[in-house]
Amino acid sequence: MRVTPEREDRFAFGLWTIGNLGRDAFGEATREVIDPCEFVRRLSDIGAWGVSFHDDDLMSAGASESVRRGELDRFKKTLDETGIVCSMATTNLFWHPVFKDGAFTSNDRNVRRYAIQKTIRNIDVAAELGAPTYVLWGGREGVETPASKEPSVALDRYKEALDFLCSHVAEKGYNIKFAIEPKPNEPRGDAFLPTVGHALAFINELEFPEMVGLNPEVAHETMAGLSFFQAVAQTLWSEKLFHIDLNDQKIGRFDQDLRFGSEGLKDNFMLVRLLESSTYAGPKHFDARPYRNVRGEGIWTFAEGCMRNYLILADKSKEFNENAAVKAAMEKAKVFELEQPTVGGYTEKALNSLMDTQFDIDSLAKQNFANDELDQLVIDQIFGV
Ligand code: GCO
Ligand code: MN
Ligand code: MN
Repeated sequence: MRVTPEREDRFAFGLWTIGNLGRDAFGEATREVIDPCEFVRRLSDIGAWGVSFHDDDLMSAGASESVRRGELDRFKKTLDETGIVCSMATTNLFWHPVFKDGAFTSNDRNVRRYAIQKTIRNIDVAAELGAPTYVLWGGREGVETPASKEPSVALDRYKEALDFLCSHVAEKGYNIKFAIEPKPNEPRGDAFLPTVGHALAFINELEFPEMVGLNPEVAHETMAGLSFFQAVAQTLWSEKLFHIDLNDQKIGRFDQDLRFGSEGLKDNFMLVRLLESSTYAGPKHFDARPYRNVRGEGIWTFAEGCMRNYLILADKSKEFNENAAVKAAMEKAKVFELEQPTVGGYTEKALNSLMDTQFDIDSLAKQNFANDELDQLVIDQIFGV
């Protein structure tokens, strides 16, 4: 089993992930800032392939254009030297107090306009760095006070912002697609576009739906008590998996951003099996962070753990697919019968044939789908038995 990452694995990390300072709602930072160029060099050493960033992770917010240009050029040089790819870019629309009532959905029109301006400035940077995906995570888009925003009007403003951003990308001829990242809550009490399902439906209402897909995150669906595996499966089915944020999370907790593969093993196993068998060729991007009590080299052990767990699960899912006992249990579960169309298209013949069939529902009800047998094989596989 190969557990050492290679560039072809397309593992990517955000500047804010491994480099997370360990600040939380109850305490100060426990680690120091890492220089973005040093970060990229270390990523290269551990076998990662890509890096992502928020505008403010890379270029000092509020600094002069010449300072920002210097920071960007230095970063570009390091990317060239290491061969690390800029796989995704995004905007920080949550940290500065100006966004306390929202960004694209703030009630204040000037804040909304500033949020779009800040995003466009960084889309131009993303284009310069060759990032193919621009993530839109609605950090502050939401409410604590439901009476403070008419939800349908907020969604109108959200759509207006995305339509404008898509037009900008189309107008400039950039090779960039957008990926919405749903999250149910945190930092807001209730976020707009809280789940994958909400976001998929929202995309259909946009002016350029083909330019917008999803960036689902393990922690976010899990916080909502949902199966991330099922969410990604439906995203793939809708051909909207444009990016993915891998980490881990316990149900019903605050946003934990745990090391990928460290918590929800069965769902993660099914997820990796799904990704490995899919046409998804984008980054396997880790949006996780080391435990707060980790420092120094420990943060790189954390990063290696994310990639290692992915590779282990990929190997195990391959073994699972090749296991004859699994095939037999799947036959008993009638996994393959689900591939047969049920009635086909509506024709008179199909209708008559359906309506004339006598179903022996007593014997249908007495079938054994043997799901415990199949599931135990999943567990045995994960345990390595
Ligand atoms: C979170 C989010 C963020 C976003 C990032 C990129 O819960 O804080 O996952 O980490 O992924 O801002 O848009
Ligand atoms: Mn998150
Ligand atoms: Mn994320």
